[in-house]
Amino acid sequence: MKRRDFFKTSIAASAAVLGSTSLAAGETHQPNETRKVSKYAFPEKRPLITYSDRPPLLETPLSVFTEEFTPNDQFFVRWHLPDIPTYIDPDTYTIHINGFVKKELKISIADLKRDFEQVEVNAVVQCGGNSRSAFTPIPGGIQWGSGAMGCARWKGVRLKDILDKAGLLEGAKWIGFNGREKAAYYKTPNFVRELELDELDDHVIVAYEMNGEDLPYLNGYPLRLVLPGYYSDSWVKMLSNITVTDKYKSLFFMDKAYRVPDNECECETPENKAKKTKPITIMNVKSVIGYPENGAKIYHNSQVVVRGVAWDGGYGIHKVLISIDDGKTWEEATLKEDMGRYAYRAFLFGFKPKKYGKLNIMAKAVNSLGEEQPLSKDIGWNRGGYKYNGIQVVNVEVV
Ligand SMILES: Nc1nc2c(c(=O)[nH]1)N[C@H]1C(S)=C(S)[C@@H](COP(=O)(O)O)O[C@H]1N2
Ligand SMILES: [Mo]
Repeated sequence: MKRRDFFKTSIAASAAVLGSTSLAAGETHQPNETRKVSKYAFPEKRPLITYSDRPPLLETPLSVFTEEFTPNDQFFVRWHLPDIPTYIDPDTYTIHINGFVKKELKISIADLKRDFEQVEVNAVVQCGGNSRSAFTPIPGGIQWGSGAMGCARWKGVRLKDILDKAGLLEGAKWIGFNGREKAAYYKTPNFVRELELDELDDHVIVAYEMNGEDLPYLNGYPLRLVLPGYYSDSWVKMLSNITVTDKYKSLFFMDKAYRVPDNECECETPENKAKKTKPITIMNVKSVIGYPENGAKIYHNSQVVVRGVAWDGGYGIHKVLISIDDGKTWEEATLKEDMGRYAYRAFLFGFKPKKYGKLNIMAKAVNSLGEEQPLSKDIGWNRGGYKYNGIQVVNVEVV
């Protein structure tokens, strides 16, 4: 596909398809996984669950999460602003490094590939609002099921090496990252994230490749920030500017959105909102079951292999436990190969259903710190609907 044609094709081909967002209060605390993929596909993508066409908001169906890596053409998509550049020229594209640096830099993609050490990291990118539809009452925002995430092999250059080349000036403390897209209304700020320099370690990269290919356009072509272990609001796509400052500039997305209550449970009530909040940063431990799907029929006494993925913010998955008796007893699933501490850990669990009728399959991941997923009912509410990591319950029928 010619990148130039991107918006012509995507907008013409896609009718607005908005998912239903109603989950009756108290009925269930599971994320809404009933939505079907759209009839229409965006360029470089297969049909995905589509919440909006402009900006594109696309969710990966749960059935994809049985493998360590998520294919690029099924990878979820989230943009805040509608005005995404329709044409990117990889030969003239540059990122600009400025602010509190000794030397301002303009780096092209060719420079990045030639002048810096190329590194790779396997890492999960997950929206902080992933599974938001599980919260009751429903917080504002996209009513994601659990597919606002994926895991890829990212290739690029260490952010640290780029900053070293520019040279930080004394007093440099914050670093801002800009995406190239624009707001449709001038009052909406552009997409910018600010991080404290201390937060950044060697694993943070400016990536140009995802699963061995150029980044898909909708996942931030030609360059994006990769912050392993962190929720993806900080993974700025279509990166245009890296600005080092001495002061925190309190830009919108950092200041207002992507925050949780600054208390032990990170929770509040709709009537009693927490006064102090903090940014969401490191991901908590979580797992999803990709197979079988909700509503599936499985055969009595046949071998059923439950498959899914588990991950956390980089401590590593210690074990995944499965229950087929509503959580009364739990058995360990087999973990597949370790793809690195920031990646999905795929798991398998075989069993033979002995009773006809309804059956619930549950998965609970435990990380190397001993942290484990809570039951959905034990998760406190927050107004943004962030960081949901409840134990998933898949309802199947034994026939
Ligand atoms: N430039 C830019 N980068 C962005 C965003 C955006 O709106 N613009 N959204 C962020 C959020 S909230 C998410 S969840 C991820 C989504 O990444 P993906 O579209 O590659 O799945 O991008 C992040 N980076
Ligand atoms: Mo997000």
